[in-house]
Formats: sequence, C-alpha cells, structure tokens
Amino acid sequence: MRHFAKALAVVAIAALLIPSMAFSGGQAEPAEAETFHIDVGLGLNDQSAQYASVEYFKELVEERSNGRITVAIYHSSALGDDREMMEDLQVGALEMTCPSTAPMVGFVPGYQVYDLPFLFPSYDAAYYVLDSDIGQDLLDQLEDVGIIGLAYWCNGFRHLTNSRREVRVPADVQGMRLRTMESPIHLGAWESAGANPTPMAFGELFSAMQQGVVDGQENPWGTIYLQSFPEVQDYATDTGHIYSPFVFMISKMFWDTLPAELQEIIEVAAIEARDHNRELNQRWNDEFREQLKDVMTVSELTMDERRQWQEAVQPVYDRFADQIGRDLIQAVQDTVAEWEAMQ
Ligand code: KDG
Repeated sequence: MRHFAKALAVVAIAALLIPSMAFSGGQAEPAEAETFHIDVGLGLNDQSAQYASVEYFKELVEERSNGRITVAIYHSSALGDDREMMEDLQVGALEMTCPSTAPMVGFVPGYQVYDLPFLFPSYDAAYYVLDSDIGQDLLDQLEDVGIIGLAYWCNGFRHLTNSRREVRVPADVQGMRLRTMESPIHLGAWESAGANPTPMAFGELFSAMQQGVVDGQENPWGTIYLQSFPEVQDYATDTGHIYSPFVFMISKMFWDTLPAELQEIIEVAAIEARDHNRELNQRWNDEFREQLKDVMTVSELTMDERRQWQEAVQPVYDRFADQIGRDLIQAVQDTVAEWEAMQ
C-alpha cells in the first residue's frame, strides 16, 4: 500500500513537472537542479554485512552526488520479502534491493545455475565466474524484466543448522523439515539428500524455527549468528553446500529518470561497495563461525563425510539440466576449471 501510494505520487509529480518543463520558453530545467531519493529494501537485519555495505554505498553516492541523491535503508524485510521487493522495483514502487539469486529464478531462469550444489570450490572461483561474461549476461537479462543488475555482492557459503540432532552425513537428515530459499533446485537437492524441505521467504524463517514448523535451515555463518539463530537451533554443520551470491539491483523505471552522470555515480559506487561487501562478508563469515562454537554444536566434516553430501545431491545436476540449460552449466564449469588452472 505504501508503495502504491508512492508510485501514484511519482506519476502525479511527473504529470505536473513535464508540461512546465516543456513550455518554460522551450527550455527544460537544468538537470543539475534535480534531486533523487533511493529507498533500499533488505531482507537481513541492520547487523548484517549486507546492511553495512549498503551504508557504505549510501555514503559514496550521497557525497559524490553532492546531496543530489539521498539514500534510506530499510532492513529485516520491512518492505517485503526478496520476491515482493523485486516486483516493487519492476513497477517503480521501490528503487533498490539486494536479494540472493535463488529467489530471482522466477524472473530470470538462468540464475538457477548458481543454485547447483558444490559448484564453486572457493569464494575467488565464484567471483571469477560472477564477474565474467557469464555473470554479466545474467545481469543484463534482468533489464527485460524492468530491473538493472548493478553487481554481484556476497552472501556466502551456506551451512546447515537444526534443532534436532548433530548432523554429519545425509543419513542424519532423513525426514528432517528444512526451510530452503524459494528455488526448485535447493528443494530438489534437499529431497535428494532425504530431508523434507519446504520453501519459505527469509522474513518468516525465525518464527517458523521458533514455533517448530521447521527443524532447520541453511545460511552463511554471518547470517546464522547475526540473526540470532542459535536461540532456536542447537546444531550446525559445516556443509558449505552452495555458494550464494546477492545481486545489488535498481529499478529500471527509476534508473531511466536519472541523468547519465548520476547513473555513473551509482554504477561505480555499486562496484566499490561490492568489493567492500565481499571482503567484509568473507571476514565475518570466518569470525562468526568461530563465535558460533561457543553457543551451539558446530560439526566440521571429514573428507569422506563431505563426499557423501556431494554424492547425495548430485542427481539435481541431471534433473534440472534442461531447465537451466546444459550449455550454461558447462560454461560455468569450464570457467571454474579455467580459474583452477590459474592457481
Ligand atoms: O535480502 C536477502 C535475504 O532476504 C535473503 O536472500 C537471505 O540467504 C538468504 C535466505 O536464506 O533467504
């Protein structure tokens, strides 16, 4: 409702301004005089590296635009879940957001490729692919659905937590009710491992765990710690089964109203904030993994235990190959191999 009212206000202001610009002696107002406001909606809370990185972006943009752009940040799904916020971007009711790629697959199906388990051996291998032509092509495809993808930020490697028992191998999750992000491949992977997965928006997750609607979930260490998951989860397992990217994105409807020099300020700041975000997130994920050991059981896997997970979830590669595109999967795997050869 708030967004609808805001969209109406934008249309009304445009209707008032456009005729006065067109007929003021044939001269449009100088573009430099215009100011713009960006609301950024986030799913994670204001303790997250995601929030800190948007604050970093805000400082850069406000300073470099001499105040012509102002930025306000709304966290903890206050403006809706990832999918709803993307829909708001499409209609110009919200300016920016930063979802994981998993809930983006309904908008651009190619993003499913990043949902394949054990695809990336390291952060750097993931960045190599994300920042390649493959990653850029997927960002460009967002324009067809009314969104400009500015950069890949880092969510992190995902790890399993649960309230029931220590989990070391797939046999330990048989029938366990696990929340996943809203992606068929995440669901499929946990089904293959023998769990009972259910898709759910992030904003509903904590209370679902608290009320025992689900037994567990999976997320990077920083999120597990900073969203207070140990209050409702006793066990964590170092599965690292998926590397999860974020996409920092802006509404195309809003973008098209910006003068070129302000677009450039935003583009450059989004990349600088990406580098800040990756460094911060990696460091925090490592630090919080250690701190979690004080408040829950954190199980580290042997090579053999990790191999069991890899084998258990392997069927999703075949099951979803046509849906994702075999060429796209191959291109990502070849680029990972290229990165490995360079090491
Ligand atoms: O806005 C980001 C979060 O809402 C979400 O993407 C975090 O990894 C996440 C999850 O589990 O939903």
